[in-house]
Amino acid sequence: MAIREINFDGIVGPSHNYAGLSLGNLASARNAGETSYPRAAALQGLAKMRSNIALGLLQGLFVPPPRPAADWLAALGTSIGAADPVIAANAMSASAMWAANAATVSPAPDTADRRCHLTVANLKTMPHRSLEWPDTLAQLQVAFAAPGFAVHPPVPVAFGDEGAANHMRLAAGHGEPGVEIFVYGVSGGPFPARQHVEASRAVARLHQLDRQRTFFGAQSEEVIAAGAFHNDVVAVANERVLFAHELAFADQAALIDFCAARVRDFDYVEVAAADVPLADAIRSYLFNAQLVTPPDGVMTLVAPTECRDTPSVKAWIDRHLAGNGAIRRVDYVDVRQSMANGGGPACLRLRVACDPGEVDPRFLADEAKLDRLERLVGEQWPAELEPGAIQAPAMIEQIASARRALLDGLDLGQLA
Ligand code: SUG
Repeated sequence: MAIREINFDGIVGPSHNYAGLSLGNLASARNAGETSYPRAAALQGLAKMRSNIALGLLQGLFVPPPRPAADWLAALGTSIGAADPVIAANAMSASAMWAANAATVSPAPDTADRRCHLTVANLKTMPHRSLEWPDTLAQLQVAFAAPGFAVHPPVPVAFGDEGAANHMRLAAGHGEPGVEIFVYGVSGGPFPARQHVEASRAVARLHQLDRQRTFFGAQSEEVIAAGAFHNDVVAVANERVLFAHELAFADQAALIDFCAARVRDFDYVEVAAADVPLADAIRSYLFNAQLVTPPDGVMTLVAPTECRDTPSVKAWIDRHLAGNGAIRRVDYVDVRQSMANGGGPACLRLRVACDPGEVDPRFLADEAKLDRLERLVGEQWPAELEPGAIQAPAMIEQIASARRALLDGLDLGQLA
């Protein structure tokens, strides 16, 4: 079995909007009520996929769930036309685009039964995100239907689980046994801690991980209070490299010792607060980059353009590249529409290290498919969406028909 890393990006849905729904996500709060540009947002996402393919990486995709979330509205005794504006905004959210929160993934070399395990996240902390899991589960069951996968439903909602955004894997190579790091929140001061340790422990048990190679560590309260609502806002791992902000973890020494003892040639790249203040790291999303190893072996950080535009961050990157650091190349991508809701390049993708031949090919992307998707998005996605228009019948109809066209275009009508 040839295991490769595939990044599955969530296609930005046609209802992409700025409703300020995520307490503790500073970008979401800052841009609440702004006009959004769903077509540009989806095209930016497709362009990111294209540039990752150009690096030689394997690329996958997920489709957006139906919006409005009609069943949820019905369970609340209302409908999209009649709902209060905030309830309507929850039901229209395109937040499933941030595929890093779709599920937690443990590749086959780490699990006792040698299957690749995926547990769908319940995302219970934010109402709009709690609507995602049934459609995500249905989609993952189609994409990963082969016997080499085990797709689990979410852990009970008593315990908040936000998926791979709070999970890192370190291994000498993607196909080798690794260590899995679960990062949870205890307290975030004024903001909610979205990943509960009980959920992380449940996922590790469901995935049949080796206890000796599994680590549970807390986010520092300080980072959550500063706006790092998920660990992937302040840390990212790839193969034997962990790249993190100095203030990311409550007890970073324990984490580093654990990895150093178990990962061959473990390399910890730490960014000091004196070089990049936490506020700059969070605003630029330096750590919400995709840290990847393309076939040329040059470890690459796929970072948002905001990093290039933030002086302390740009200076750190340039110094690191000029030195002999682990990250050898930086590829800047424009995902500003997603960034304005607190979702960077890494939020938009779910990493699955697996045998690509076992994935339903309808969820794999190549240049030709991206060409077709760009045309479809250009024709079907709303160019702009003002907050006041979110309940307008014509807009609702355009959003629904755009999604239908996408499913038809990908031969995924069964997810309608
Ligand atoms: O859950 N934003 C998302 C961003 C998720 C980013 N994902 C990772 N870090 N992996 C969130 O806070 C904003 C929606 C709004 O306000 O309209 C939102 O849901």
